[in-house]
Amino acid sequence: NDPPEQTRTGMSKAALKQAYIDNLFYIQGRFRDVASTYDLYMAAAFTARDRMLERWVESAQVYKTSHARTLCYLSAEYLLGPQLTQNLVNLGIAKVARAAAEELSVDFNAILEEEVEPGLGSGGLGRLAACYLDSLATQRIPAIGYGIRYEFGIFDQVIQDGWQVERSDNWLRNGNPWELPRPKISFAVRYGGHTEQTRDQEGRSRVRWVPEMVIKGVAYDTPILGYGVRNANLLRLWKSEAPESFDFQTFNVGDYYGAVHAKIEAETISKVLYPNDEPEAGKELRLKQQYFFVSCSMQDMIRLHRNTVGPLETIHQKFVVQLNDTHPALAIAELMRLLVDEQAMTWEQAWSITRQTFCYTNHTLLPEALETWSLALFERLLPRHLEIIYAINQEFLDQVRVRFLGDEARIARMSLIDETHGRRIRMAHLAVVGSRAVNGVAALHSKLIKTTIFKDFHELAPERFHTVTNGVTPRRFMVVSNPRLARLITATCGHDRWIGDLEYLRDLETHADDPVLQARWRQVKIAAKRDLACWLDHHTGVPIDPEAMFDIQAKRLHEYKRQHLKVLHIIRLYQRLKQDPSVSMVPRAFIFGGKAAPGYVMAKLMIKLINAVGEVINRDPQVNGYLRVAFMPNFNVKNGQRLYPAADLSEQISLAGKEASGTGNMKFSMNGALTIGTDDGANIEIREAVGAENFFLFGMTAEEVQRKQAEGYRPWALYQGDAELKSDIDLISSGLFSHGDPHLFRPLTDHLIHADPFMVLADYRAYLECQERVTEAYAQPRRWDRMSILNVARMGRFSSDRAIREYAERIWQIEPVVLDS
Ligand code: 26W
Repeated sequence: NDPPEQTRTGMSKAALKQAYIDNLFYIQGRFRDVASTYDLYMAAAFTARDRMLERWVESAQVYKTSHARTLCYLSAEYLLGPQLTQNLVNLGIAKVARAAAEELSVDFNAILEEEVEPGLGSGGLGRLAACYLDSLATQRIPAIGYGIRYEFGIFDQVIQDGWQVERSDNWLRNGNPWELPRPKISFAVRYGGHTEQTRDQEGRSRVRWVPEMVIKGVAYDTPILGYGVRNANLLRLWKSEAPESFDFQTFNVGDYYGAVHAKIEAETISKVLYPNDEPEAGKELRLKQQYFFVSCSMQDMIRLHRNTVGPLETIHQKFVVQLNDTHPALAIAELMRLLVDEQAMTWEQAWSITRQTFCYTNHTLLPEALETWSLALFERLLPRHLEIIYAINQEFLDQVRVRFLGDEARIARMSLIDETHGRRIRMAHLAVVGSRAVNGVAALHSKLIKTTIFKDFHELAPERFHTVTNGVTPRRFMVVSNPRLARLITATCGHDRWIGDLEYLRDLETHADDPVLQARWRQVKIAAKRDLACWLDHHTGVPIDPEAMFDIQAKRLHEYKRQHLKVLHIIRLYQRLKQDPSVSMVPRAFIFGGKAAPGYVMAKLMIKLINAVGEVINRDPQVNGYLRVAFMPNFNVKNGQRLYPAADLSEQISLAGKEASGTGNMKFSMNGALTIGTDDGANIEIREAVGAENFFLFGMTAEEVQRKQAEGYRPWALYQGDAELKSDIDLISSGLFSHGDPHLFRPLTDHLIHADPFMVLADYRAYLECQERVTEAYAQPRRWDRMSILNVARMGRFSSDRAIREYAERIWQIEPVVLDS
């Protein structure tokens, strides 16, 4: 019982109290009576961090001495969410830490609200990366997450007059207690200039890249602790800075302004996250960002390998690199450059190593979301990488030529260079050609990539294609966000093993009909609904009756996700009530949340439409006892955690074939919501898992969608042929929701009637009918409760732990490393 050691590592309530006071004093320079809530939060964060660091250092030592094979996860986005509770849960001290705080008269909920979340991602892909970090550590897989330390994360959304307004997210303003700056871990990153042919001492021909600009990337490390294990992994994010000597040359010739400008330019690279979920053509800074973090990460990997094992020729045995979409695909060309130009390896050996190092996950089929870079821009910024890509392409296409004699059309389709839209580099092709494994993120998605965007590549090398269905972490999305449900599950199962192995939720199944459990289940749900209603009332002014059915759609705003289909349903119910006020209806609260890309005009108009419809309905006493519409502002991880526990019905209504997987669908279902959804992405597998009778399926299948599109889809005919549909759309164009202005929503309604690329009108009828079935089920509480319990009981498969185990076994060939003590 050495007291100083206790203060940093002790887990008892007494030790935590002592540590808390200690950190408040020595780190914040405060004592209890004068400490602000923020000081109290920081002291709590450091108290948790101390305990994590102990495990982190131990993990690093064991990984190093055992030469453990290590995963490098490369992702331009990590949507981590608040850290404090998550870390306390993983340390196993959430309860005792709360008790310690209470004994010190600290309002724990207040300090949790103080935490600003690192919003270093825009949507599903970034949040998936964060779930995978949690599960990698929990599954004891040695891993480094590499990314960018954006100074400004995803914008904060405020709603003004029904419109989305973006506010910058200055998340580092008050400091970040979770990260450790590593000023000595830094690498030079070069841009522009030209290349020269030279010879080395042995007379071999070499390429020298003479850049125009050099900046540096500095590492900032965040420990990522697993649940119930001592393993902790590393999240290493790079911040761009000017090299120390940036000013001398320019300064000497008197160009002080130019020197400062160069510094600003360097710092700009990691300044802000692009808030789009589709690439914006020709954004030079975005390409700079991608190369920036990829170059730092590859240099760091080589350094680490040198520090431990040594010979560069074995780097692919030490590391495997997972590319989270194509954003980091440049790593393939960068590793080639480092090995060939800087380490003097032969091209053949370097290519063999590179090909064995990378794996690539695709997250989207939408053609507009597939990244390409104009050759001119690419050449200006990365002249050497363009040469490398040309060489890779030439070698690759030669192989294709030999396999498919004379098939020139195939060559053009498979080339890394697209010659049809002005010359552009196809990043997805680079990723496929440079990787030993390619995977989709749900069964349907993986099937579709093999028959559409990667058809030719699948024909060439079918064995390289895999599927790993996404998963989410039950620590954050059940234990942290829904403690009441977690307690009830633990009490019912008689154990909490399900938190570390979600298949154990099965133990709930036998209790699905138990009236006692059902009553408690309902109490837990209503308590969460009350919390959310209170929050929404406070933040939007829309009062919601917690007894109403909470019908929630929360995700990025996008036409393919079809928030407007949901709006048409609301308008239908509204009209039904207006036409016959005596009609009986299950009261519903429709809750939306989600951000629109700032330049996506239609998505922003959809937000306005939701709010406009809400304004009319919420104000109309004839209907507002039955219908309420609320838009939760600023849907992020923290706010998401308020939504998932409170949902009765989860809306997963994308056009079949468009949503690669979806992960919100999993979060809702794990928290006892029933899903109304299309035959798309992971919905299909969720339905299989929970049972078709416990899932509300509607709409066309992906095949039917394809067929209908091939036949020629005519939304106008559907509009003319369905009187209710017509009147719902016409009500929008009438100006009812726009203070009489018939033009405001015309871009949206016209587009639906005349083009409707995501076939909202084709699924409208089926959706309404399915919603009738929902209403019917909800009117039978015992049946609903049973369905809800069975949903939770059967969601084990959708833990990110399962996903990570599949990656580790099938794709990475990495073994867990068990730390004892
Ligand atoms: C700005 C460039 C860009 C382009 C695409 C940024 C981000 C993207 C992502 C591919 C968008 C995204 O988040 N995709 C989602 O990935 C999730 C995790 O696999 C899936 O569950 C979603 O279905 C998919 O839309």
